[in-house]
Amino acid sequence: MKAFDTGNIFVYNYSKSAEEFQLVNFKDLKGDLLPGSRFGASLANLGFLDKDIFMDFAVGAPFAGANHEGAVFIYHGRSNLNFEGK
Ligand SMILES: [Ca+2]
Repeated sequence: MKAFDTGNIFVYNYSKSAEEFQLVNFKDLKGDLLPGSRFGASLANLGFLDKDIFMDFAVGAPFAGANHEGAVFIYHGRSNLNFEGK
């Protein structure tokens, strides 16, 4: 079966170099990769859950899981776009 509607988000790093707005590098996050999950259908800023200086966020996947029950993936922001997802 070919995967469809798995969903995907791209997180970019902001750089102030050269005194202009630049989006550099990115991290590709894909959730559980099950067909129809629709990972990234919603996003929410969670502030600083782990009290560091990197924003944390939640990604909704309304039909994730083997029975399409849906899921919310929580990512802790880290330096250099090394996210820790749960
Ligand atoms: Ca954080």
